[in-house]
Amino acid sequence: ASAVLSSLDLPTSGEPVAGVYHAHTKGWHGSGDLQESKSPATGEVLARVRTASQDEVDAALTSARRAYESWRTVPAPKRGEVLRQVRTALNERIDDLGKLVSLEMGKGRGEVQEFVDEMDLAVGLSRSIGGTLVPSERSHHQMMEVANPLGVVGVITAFNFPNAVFGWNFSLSFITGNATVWKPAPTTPLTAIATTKIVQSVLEANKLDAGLAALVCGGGETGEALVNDKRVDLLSFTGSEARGREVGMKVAGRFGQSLLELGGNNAATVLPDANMQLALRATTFAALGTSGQRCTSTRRLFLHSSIAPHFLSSLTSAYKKITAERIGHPLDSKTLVGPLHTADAVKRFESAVETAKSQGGEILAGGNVVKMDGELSGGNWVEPTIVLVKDVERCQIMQQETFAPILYVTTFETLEEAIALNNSVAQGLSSSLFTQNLASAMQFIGATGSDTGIININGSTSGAEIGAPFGGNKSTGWGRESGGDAWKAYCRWSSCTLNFSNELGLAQGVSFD
Ligand code: UN1
Repeated sequence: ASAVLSSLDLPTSGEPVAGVYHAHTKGWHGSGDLQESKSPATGEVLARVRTASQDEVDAALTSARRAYESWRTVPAPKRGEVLRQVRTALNERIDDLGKLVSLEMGKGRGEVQEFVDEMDLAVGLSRSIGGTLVPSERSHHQMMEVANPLGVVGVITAFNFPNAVFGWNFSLSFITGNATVWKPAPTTPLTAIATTKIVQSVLEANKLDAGLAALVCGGGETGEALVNDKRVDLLSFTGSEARGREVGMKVAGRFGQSLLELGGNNAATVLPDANMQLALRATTFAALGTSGQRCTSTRRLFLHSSIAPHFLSSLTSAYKKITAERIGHPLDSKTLVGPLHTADAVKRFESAVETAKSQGGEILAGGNVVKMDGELSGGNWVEPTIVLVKDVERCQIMQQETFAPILYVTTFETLEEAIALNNSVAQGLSSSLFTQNLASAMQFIGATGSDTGIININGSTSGAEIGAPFGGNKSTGWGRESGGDAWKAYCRWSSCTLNFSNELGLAQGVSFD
């Protein structure tokens, strides 16, 4: 661990690590409480981090505002050029940063690549963003949509994607001309500090204001300060539905804008004409990968009754094999299932399994906490679990997102029935349909189909690319990040009408003579 920390310029002396970057002094500080960053695989304390005091959050917002005021006048392609340099710097450190994500979050190393990909997209966008020209009904008039920088973007991220979700937001916020203030999850501060150091090194080399990428490590109070502060024009929040509901209401209460990425309760549906081998691999990957701790993890599986017995027996044996051989440290290349993030998450896993049983669920695989040997004995280990549900109405726990590798399986007879089950939960993030039939696929993505922001045909619910928008419907919060038109949320839009005559032109045929 200390080799990884020192490779990223993080102290290894045991002294607390500063978790706040002060733009005015260009120094690392932190006079709030101490936070512990712990390895979920071993329980080892990687470092203690000094968080932001309320005064430090206030100072970060003042600096961010000031930084925005000059950054907004820099041409977008020039902003893109600086982001291109951040992309290069981050990509040079991708292995070390990936290892830190593995150590601190307890997952594989893929997500830093997602930040790099997002920067590629944003660098390109910096040369093309803008609104459309709109024809005017008045002669010698022209209308156009103008996108200007918005101001300060607050980004509150969750533990499960400690790098990439900041990356989506920062990249778009930066090229659209804003300053970003980041509050990472309390359990993944080191990834945020290491990432910010890389970004700051590029800002410094370009003699740019350090307030463009402020970091305030902290807990609930720090997040609350960003939520309630009028200086934050857009608040991007990733986390639970319960917290997201409060955040959304508070930000709306001060007429700010929010971008919410909340719970997912994603389902995969397998039709009898599917490629079963593909469906099996995709479902297994999405259900137990990242130990079920992605917003996009598959949590519900609907099998057509004609293929259910065979599919379930293959799935159950895959689970048993993976449980016996492939649970382990996230830095071990053999590992397919890592730890849960915290000891509390293990308790929530146990309680969900108990509830599922009491509501009629039958455990087909897993269901238990795992005791590991040696240095892994201090980690948070559970078995990937399959629960067969005969009575969906009775098994109310299926309606909730439990951040753990628990897969609820049930059967159906018609595609309409499967779509109804797919849509029967409050959340609407991702879904999958496995079929070789074009009509079924079109029905699933159409008006009477899946009500989710992300749909996959013959692919897993998790693992989205950055080119299309990422986000969900209903209680997932309607936010869209990363690709597509997501950049538009980071702009201040005006519909501008230009009159290039000497006559007053009035629309709707109004005369004012
Ligand atoms: C999340 O879980 O919050 O689609 C983000 C995926 C990743 C992003 C997940 N690209 O699984």
